[in-house]
Amino acid sequence: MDTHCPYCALQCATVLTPGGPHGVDVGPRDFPVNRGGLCRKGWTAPAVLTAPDRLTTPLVREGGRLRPASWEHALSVAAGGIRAAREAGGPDAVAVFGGGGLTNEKAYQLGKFARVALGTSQIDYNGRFCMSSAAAAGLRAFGVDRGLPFPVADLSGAEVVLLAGANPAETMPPLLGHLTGAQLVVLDPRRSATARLALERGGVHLRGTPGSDLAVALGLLHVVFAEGWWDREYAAARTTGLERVRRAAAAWWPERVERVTGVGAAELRRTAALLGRARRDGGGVYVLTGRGVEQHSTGTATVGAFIDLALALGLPGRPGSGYGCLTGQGNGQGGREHGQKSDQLPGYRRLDDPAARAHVASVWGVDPASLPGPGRSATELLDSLGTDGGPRALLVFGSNPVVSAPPAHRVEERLRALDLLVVADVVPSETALLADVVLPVTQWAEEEGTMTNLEGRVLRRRRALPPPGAVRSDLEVLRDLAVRLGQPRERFPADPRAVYDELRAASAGGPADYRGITWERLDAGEALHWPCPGPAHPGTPRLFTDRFAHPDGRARFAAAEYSPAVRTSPAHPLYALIGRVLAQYQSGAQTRRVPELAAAEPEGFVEVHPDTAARAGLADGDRARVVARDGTALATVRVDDTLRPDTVFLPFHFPGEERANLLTEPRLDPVSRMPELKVCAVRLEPLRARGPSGAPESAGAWDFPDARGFPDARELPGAAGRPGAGARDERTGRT
Ligand SMILES: Nc1nc2c(c(=O)[nH]1)N[C@H]1C(S)=C(S)[C@@H](COP(=O)(O)OP(=O)(O)OC[C@H]3O[C@@H](n4cnc5c(=O)[nH]c(N)nc54)[C@H](O)[C@@H]3O)O[C@H]1N2
Ligand SMILES: Nc1nc2c(c(=O)[nH]1)N[C@H]1C(S)=C(S)[C@@H](COP(=O)(O)OP(=O)(O)OC[C@H]3O[C@@H](n4cnc5c(=O)[nH]c(N)nc54)[C@H](O)[C@@H]3O)O[C@H]1N2
Ligand code: SF4
Ligand SMILES: [Mo]
Repeated sequence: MDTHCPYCALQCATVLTPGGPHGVDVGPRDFPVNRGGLCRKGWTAPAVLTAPDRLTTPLVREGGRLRPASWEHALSVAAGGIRAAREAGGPDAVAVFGGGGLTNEKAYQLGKFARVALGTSQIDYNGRFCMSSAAAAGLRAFGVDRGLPFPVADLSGAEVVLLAGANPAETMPPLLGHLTGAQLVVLDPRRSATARLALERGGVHLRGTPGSDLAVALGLLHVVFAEGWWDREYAAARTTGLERVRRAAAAWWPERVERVTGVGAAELRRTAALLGRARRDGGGVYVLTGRGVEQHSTGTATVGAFIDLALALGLPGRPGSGYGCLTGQGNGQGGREHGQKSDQLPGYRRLDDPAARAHVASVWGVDPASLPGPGRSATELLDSLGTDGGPRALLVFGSNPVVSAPPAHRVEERLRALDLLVVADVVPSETALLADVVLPVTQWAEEEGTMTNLEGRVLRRRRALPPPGAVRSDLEVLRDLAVRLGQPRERFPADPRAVYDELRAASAGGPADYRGITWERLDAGEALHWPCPGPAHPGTPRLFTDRFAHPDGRARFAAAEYSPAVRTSPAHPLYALIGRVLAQYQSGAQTRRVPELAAAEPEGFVEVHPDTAARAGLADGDRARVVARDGTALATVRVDDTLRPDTVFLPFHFPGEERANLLTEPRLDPVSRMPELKVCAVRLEPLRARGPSGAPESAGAWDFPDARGFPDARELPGAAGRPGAGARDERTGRT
């Protein structure tokens, strides 16, 4: 059975054969993105199907404990709680939180369920924490956002690839197969596996101060302009705003960049020369961004500066060159197109666009006026739960925010303050364990559907196994809830193919147009990238070859200004970088249940330079307290002399007291509403030493900056409405 890996956005092609301890064995398939390769997570994915604590029956909280229940009972408790919240607080008293791992059909149906069956504006999803800054910057620059506007295989022809804040050697290993012929430049404050690879091959590792990437981009632009490596013809024919970015970059001569960012002037010049000369001589050049430069309160501006660099070099839309964002989650691309985002309708349409509302409402068979407007962004939504004016009930599909959303203690407190928490999941995640109702759902090898990978290519997920126990699909759950809430059954089909056909109709004419990508064409093996507006259309593997998606056809320079994302202080003198390791995935809900992966990475750790460790009284293997301004996390010390002495690294895959999101600082990007997920200021202490240091310095109030002044601010939910101290949890914990 041909299908794709359940994890990341590369969506490596796999083949499932019956057998083995988990019902199926998985192997790689030849496919342009993975070319017969798989990473360790892909190989071991079947273990999640038979995880010892796999959810196989609904659970309902009774007397403080989750107990097995019938579907009938679980769904009526959920529907009853939803109705009660609505009666007390109106439609916005019920909120929905989705995920970028959900199939296209689920993401679409979840958005429709929220707007039609619940009538709520309060829906957002974990993609807000993922690539939202790159999406906002891409939308502003190009008029449309598709992670890679070219196929992954195009990278194979590149001469130089700049990886800004991406570590594909751990996060997308098969991608490296496309980079073997390229000179690599890696921008990362630590010597990641990808940075090491670049150095081994004679490439460059730019090791800047965390959060200083925008200044590095301005420095590269400075040299590109000064040395005449920019593309005059391209700039004149295909862009607007060049003069502003030339002025902005003029002040960033390499020595100044070195003082501000720690990236050496010589390395900066060498990098600009690599990029500029390759372009001048007709070689392929790519600029790719990852979460390291995106997941900051300055993320949109920073990505804008890297897009400016790509535009100055004339890369986007040129065959064999380009800019792209390495989208992360399995359906991180499709999941951001079909309406689970607070301001969005299917087809990557805007919820505040009257024509889009009219079109989608006609597909849904409802009055356009009945569709709610844009709601809160993910962080603001979670922060408002159970407060005055905030939602009283929440439904979570495909995310584990107790571990992955910031700041973890606040998120947990808000979830506990709800009147009703419903979680659909495949395993008892940390979030499911807080729920009033847990609904067990199918996973990858047990269901049909479609996913859209990081290149905007639509793929088929196929069912190889029947689901265990009483497990149902997310689509069945949404239908059954919708019917209980008074919706006609036909409006919420549970057959993925029927939902997909409706999605095609709803997307028709939108930026992400799936109309011509039929299930039949996918099953016949066609590789179709959106937009694909009709059954005879070949799809669009490469965007922007003739024009950009703005009405004038031109790309826009952003000309962003630099300000540091994070500041250290005497009490918190270290930068903590937060990222990923190869053997764990995201909140770890799935991979911590795979014995081989759990053995490889069993616990939370912090990588520390030996001098820094010694100064804190720590040695390799010690347990440490990582103390930030608003919270503390525990981790085991791994001494590593390749780190900057002012920087430590920890992954966010681990639960409880090891959650990296206990450390996150409260700031949001004004455009994308991305939280400050990547870097925060900390100090280290031995676990046994306790003292006055444990007390937080600030109250941790969130700073939700005003979105005014940004071109696409109007599509953003307002900063208003943020609750203050809010209602406190009356209920004392839910064991
Ligand atoms: N094994 C594994 N693979 C995954 C995932 C996973 O959880 N595990 N998740 C998937 C998902 S959803 C995503 S979004 C992708 C993420 O893929 P990546 O973006 O490659 O992963 P991260 O480790 O989050 O961040 C990349 C690098 O950013 C660096 N970094 C931190 N702060 C800064 C900074 O201020 N500036 C710069 N320049 N770099 C910085 C970190 O040191 C890290 O090496 O991976 C996908 N693949
Ligand atoms: N500080 C910090 N925080 C971060 C990040 C960081 O770099 N630093 N990275 C951020 C990023 S990029 C991301 S993408 C998020 C991800 O963080 P999460 O949203 O927590 O992602 P997952 O751990 O993949 O959670 C998915 C959950 O859905 C379940 N699930 C899987 N498939 C399905 C399905 O089909 N249906 C349903 N109903 N459930 C399903 C899984 O078992 C799991 O419990 O974390 C973000 N948080
Ligand atoms: S790289 Fe991503 S899609 Fe490929 S096998 Fe690994 S986790 Fe799966
Ligand atoms: Mo992500």
